[in-house]
Amino acid sequence: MQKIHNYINGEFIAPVDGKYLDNYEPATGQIYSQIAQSNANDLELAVKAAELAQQDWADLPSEQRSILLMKLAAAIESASEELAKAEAIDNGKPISFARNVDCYRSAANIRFFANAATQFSTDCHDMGKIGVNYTLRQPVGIVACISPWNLPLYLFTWKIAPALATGNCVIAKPSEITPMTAFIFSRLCIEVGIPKGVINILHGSGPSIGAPLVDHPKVKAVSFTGGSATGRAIAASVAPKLKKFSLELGGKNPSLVFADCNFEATVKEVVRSAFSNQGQICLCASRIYVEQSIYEKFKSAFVELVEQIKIGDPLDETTQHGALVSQAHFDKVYSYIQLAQQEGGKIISGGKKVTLSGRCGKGYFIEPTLVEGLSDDCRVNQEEVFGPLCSIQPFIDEKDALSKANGTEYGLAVSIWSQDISRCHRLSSQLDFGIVWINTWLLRDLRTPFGGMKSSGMGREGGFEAMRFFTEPKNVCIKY
Ligand code: TXE
Repeated sequence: MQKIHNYINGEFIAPVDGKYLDNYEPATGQIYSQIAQSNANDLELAVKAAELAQQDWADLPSEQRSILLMKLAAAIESASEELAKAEAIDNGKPISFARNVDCYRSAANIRFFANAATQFSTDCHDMGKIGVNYTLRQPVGIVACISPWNLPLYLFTWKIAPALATGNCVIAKPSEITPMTAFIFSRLCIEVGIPKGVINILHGSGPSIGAPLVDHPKVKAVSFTGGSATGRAIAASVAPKLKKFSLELGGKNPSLVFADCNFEATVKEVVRSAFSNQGQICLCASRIYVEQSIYEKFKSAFVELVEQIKIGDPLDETTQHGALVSQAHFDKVYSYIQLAQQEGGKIISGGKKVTLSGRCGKGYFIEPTLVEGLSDDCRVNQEEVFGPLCSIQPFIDEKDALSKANGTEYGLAVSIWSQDISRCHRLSSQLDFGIVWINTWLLRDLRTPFGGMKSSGMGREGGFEAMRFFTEPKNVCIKY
């Protein structure tokens, strides 16, 4: 059986203690590879490699770092079919989605920060006749990048690219649930000649390697995307050590649909926002609020579209809805579907486990599910489910919509659907979310600040925000 090894100092290395975890294919429920279960011993090797590489990488002119990153982006594009297939097998997502979203964005992330490396500049504060200040921005040093399973290579590259572009050496830990594309990525790093030790990839579970990684005294900054509970644990571990950290956490994202929306386009896009990637995107809408005058009409049109979504083998090109990522996650999502009914909700679309014929007979498939009749404060409307379960409710007016939208502990993304531009601006300023989309969803400009408020995170990724996170500003003051 294939073994997924660590990538340390430019080489594939078996875990020091020889331990492995099983890796499952979600569409079949079968073990298909084994992952290094790394621990503090493997971490020491990675830290040593990064320490040796750090100064040379930091000293390399940014143009040279940019050229290497451009080669890496091109290598991802060349390996796109291999990566898309690997992502579909490892994660359960449809191969078309893996190709058009995951692989496309992984290359785009690296290319974007390769460009940013040559564009990033620093401030100068002129004191007139007295003197002048200029700010140096220097790499933090060795940094940890920890990524989740929902968009494996996409979020992995989103973190490591700005870290590398600014001259840091990286120790990255992909999710143990979806390690395969990061493993392939290691090979691409060798192929394009990324210097040894500049990037090191350690596999394994959170407690075994994630926790020691963030805790290591030589690791100076932590960039994390994952669940809010893990984010809090990481903050508790690194804050007393005064390390920099950036946390992109969960969401409970609302969609606010007003009667004056562009109806057809809105229905289509809200369906996409709820069920893309089986609802496993931190930005997915999971609470749909519709102005009461169009509630019934919108609900019928929405259900009609949802029922056309094709559930199937992730490797089938025509599949639109694949498997959930793991047995544990499948059980979690299904338990929330049951909870929704216990909390007084009525399933109006989906709600069932799906057993496919053929090779996917034991896969973790659940129908895209819509529930109505839930109260604002019930658990299903308050907690992050992170799957194909969405609630729909009417709202009375703008004030009611705003209060419903803001009424959870989360504040990642919201979308507003209305042709009244004044209303859209008015609401945008009052919504407690890091990202507001108007008449769109997941339209991304990689220069913009990305992240959430409240329990959805701390700090922002994207553009120069990420470049600033991975550098230490040093002010130099000169008196004339
Ligand atoms: O995430 P974890 P899980 C949400 C979603 C999901 C829940 C749990 O609701 O159901 O989180 O998912 C590593 N120190 N999101 O358990 O555990 C872990 O190995 C350092 C939202 O998969 O947060 C993995 O690499 N690292 C989300 C990464 O953290 C640790 C995406 C994320 O795993 C660690 C995924 C520790 N103590 C899940 N413990 C989003 N916002 O995009 C775990 N890890």
